[in-house]
Amino acid sequence: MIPSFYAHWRHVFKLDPEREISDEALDRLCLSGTDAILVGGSSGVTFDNTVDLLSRIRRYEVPCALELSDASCGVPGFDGYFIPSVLNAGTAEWLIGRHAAALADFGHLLPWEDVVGEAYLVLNPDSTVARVTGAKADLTFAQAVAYAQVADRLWNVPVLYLEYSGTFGDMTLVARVRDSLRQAHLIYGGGIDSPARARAAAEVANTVVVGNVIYTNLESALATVSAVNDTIKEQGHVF
Ligand code: 1GP
Repeated sequence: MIPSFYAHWRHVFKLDPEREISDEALDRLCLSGTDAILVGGSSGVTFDNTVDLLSRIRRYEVPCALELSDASCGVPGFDGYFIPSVLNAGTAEWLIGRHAAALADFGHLLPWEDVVGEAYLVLNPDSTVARVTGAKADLTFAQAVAYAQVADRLWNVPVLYLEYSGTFGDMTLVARVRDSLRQAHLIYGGGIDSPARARAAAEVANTVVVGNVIYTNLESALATVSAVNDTIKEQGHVF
């Protein structure tokens, strides 16, 4: 059975193991009412800094998952693992090549009952993830929908992540992609730095991810939690 530890998550804070976060800030994030903490980053993630961050988050009850993009950072003890494949990567390396190489070495060690494949569609050409993966991120609506359908319908990938990291995305495109999905859980991330943006994203995605603003304006980051919860109540529906 495909794991579904993330199925009820509506709001998630994403913490980058490479970036400093004080105990006080971490305390407020973990007790904020967010549904989960997601650990991951596009560069500078190591086994050691991932262990450090996990052990600090584990003082709290909040669920914690790892976005595992490098086999050498496969720290045990998370509640779940997302393994991203970049649909629009410039080379097959980031779509499937690294994954196959990693599984050849470590496949027998993975806690498969807690592992899900995550199809990433990178939509901000200026983001680190676009640069690292050589993603062709400047997509038309039709192209974005087509990529999403490859993941959702042809491959049955359980999670589709629309990644605008560093900039707030086009919510019309996100809604268009959502409407084209048959089964995938839709995660949106990128540029959420206010309650208004959090609300707009929560209206069109199953889960919204708040990242960078944690490090630049903690109060604004914390305010996104109730914004997402209120939106879900107002919508009066469960995806
Ligand atoms: C990054 O999608 C997340 O992987 C969140 O994006 O850092 O822009 O909030 P921001």
